[in-house]
Amino acid sequence: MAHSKKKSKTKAKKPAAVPKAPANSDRAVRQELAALFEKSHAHVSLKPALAGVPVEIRGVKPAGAPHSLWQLLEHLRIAQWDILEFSRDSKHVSPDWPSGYWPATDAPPNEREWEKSLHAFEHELNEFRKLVLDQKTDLFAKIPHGTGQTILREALLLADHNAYHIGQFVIVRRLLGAWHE
Ligand code: NI
Repeated sequence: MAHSKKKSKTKAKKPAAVPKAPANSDRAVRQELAALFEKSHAHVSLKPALAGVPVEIRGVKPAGAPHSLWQLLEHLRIAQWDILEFSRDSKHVSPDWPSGYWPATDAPPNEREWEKSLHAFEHELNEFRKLVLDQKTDLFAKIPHGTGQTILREALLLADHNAYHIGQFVIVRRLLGAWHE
């Protein structure tokens, strides 16, 4: 009888330690986090927000705005690099707060530095995305060299920090007339 055959087969096998549903939700959490880095659903997509900034406005602080686009870009890059390296490297040393998280000047030294910063930001965002998608990464375990942080918390911190400053970035672009919906 087909039924009993099935039963005996199941018995012979070692029962799975993890039921299907949690495995699926683990994957779902990873995919939601990865998606959050690229395109926060409620806000502008990340890449277009940072791309195509005219050279002549990169170091300009519009009236009432506390930061130039260069300052915001570098702040985004440095903070993200710090969160990424803290999450994956026990020997990582964070910069001094707050001076180490902002560039020294309003304007980039040259065009190359702007491109370098932008590429580093995109590369490191992708590195964090890969870390979160990696099944070997435990999202919920306390980071051994931390003070209670988990990768999940770092991922949410990163998405939140990026969204906040990318929002500022878009406002500054808008004030400088360099934003197209
Ligand atoms: Ni910040």
